[in-house]
This record gives sequence, C-alpha cells and structure tokens, in this order.
Amino acid sequence: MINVQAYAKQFWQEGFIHIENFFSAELVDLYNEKIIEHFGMTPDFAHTDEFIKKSAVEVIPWFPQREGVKCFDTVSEDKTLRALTQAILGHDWYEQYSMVMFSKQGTVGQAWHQDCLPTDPKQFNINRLVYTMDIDQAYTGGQTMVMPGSHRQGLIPSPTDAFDQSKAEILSPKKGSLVLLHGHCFHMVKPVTGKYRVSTNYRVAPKGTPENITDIGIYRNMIYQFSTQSVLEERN
Ligand SMILES: O=C(O)CCC(=O)C(=O)O
Ligand SMILES: [Fe+2]
Repeated sequence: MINVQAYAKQFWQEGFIHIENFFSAELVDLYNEKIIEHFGMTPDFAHTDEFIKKSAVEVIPWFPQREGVKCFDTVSEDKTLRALTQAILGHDWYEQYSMVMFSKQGTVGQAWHQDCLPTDPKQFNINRLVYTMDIDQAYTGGQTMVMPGSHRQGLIPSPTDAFDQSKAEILSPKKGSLVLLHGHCFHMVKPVTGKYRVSTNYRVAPKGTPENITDIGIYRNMIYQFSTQSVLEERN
C-alpha cells in the first residue's frame, strides 16, 4: 500500500499528484479496448462550434458507467484509490461520475482552465484521472500541464493578466498512471500529435458540493456554462 498520508499532504501543497503504475496493465488495457470500441477513431464532437473555437477545447466525452459498462466500476471500487481520496478529503465525499475524454489526432487539446469557480475554497471537484495509454511528447503529444499551488490563487489570469507559465509542470502520464488534480488548480492539455489521446476521469467532490459544480468552467478568455452552452462572461 502506498503512503496515502504523504500523498495527501503533497496534494494539498501542489494541487495535484501523479503516481505511476497505480493500476495494472490488464485493467487499463481492458479499459482502452472498451474506449476504442466505443469511439472508433473519428468520433464527432459533442460540443458546439462556438465553444470549441472560443475555448480551444477539443475533447469528446463518454460516460461508460451510465451506460452500464460494468468493468469501469473496478476503479471506483479500488481500495487504495478510495483510501487516498479519503486521506485527501476526510470522510465526507462522494463520487460524481466517470467520464472518458477522447481527442483525435491533430486536435488542440485543452486551453488553460479551472474546472469550476474558485470563489469558495471549500467547493471544488477533484479529478481522479486514469491513463490507459502512455502520453508523451515523442509519440502522442497531449501532455497535461499543471501550475503548482494554483488551487490557492483564485481565478486563473485573464488574457491580459500576467501569467508566468515557466513555473508550470508538464506531466507525461504512463499507461496505469493516476493523476489527482484539484478543480481550482490551473491546468491544460497540449495538442494531440499521435493517433489519439484518452484519459478517464473519476470525479469526486466533498459532500455538500453541488453535483453540477463543473457545469461552469473558467478559461482565460471566458467563463462558460456547459448546460446552457453559453458564455457567462468574456474575460480580457
Ligand atoms: O485529460 C487530462 O489529462 C486532464 C483533463 C482535464 O482537464 C480534466 O480532467 O478536468
Ligand atoms: Fe479540466
């Protein structure tokens, strides 16, 4: 068993943690097969053209547990993952959903963003990201960039605010890696150069956090509401 207390401390310091070889190759190979089976290689985009253009986000979501694809329960039920989540959040938390995010070759990834408004430090989501393939500069692109400590810094800088990207960390998760990422922490996904890129997100939140906390995403140039497909605020 990993040292969950040490990882929890690191999570609260940095706003994220990356643990390699967390899941077995057998499990993530199975997930990757199911994912490819579902998407094929040229799935249509689920988001509106306006959102894709303005936000520079090109990912297609899939919610396998909602469709009863049973094998995706294994990660939810993983004892070590639960213990780690518990160590980070204390005992009051709940699982939101699992969402596979697929990106085609040649797409832009995701621009810098926060998953939800950082107005209340007690209200946030945590991304528990499972990687079912190696993600690296040479073969796939699509690395995840994160800004250490930014979960304590309020709103992500607007396009005209100073934003020192030299302090960002580039994560190149491997098949079987787990990344835990605080929803207020600034993060982005680099352009996808390989055939495709997938990550699977088992989102959780402290108990009492609204289920739809991630309905409003914060980008440098706008605040966007997914359910109404509308720009709530232009930022400049
Ligand atoms: O796929 C990733 O590595 C990160 C995706 C992301 O932005 C998120 O999970 O909120
Ligand atoms: Fe995100």
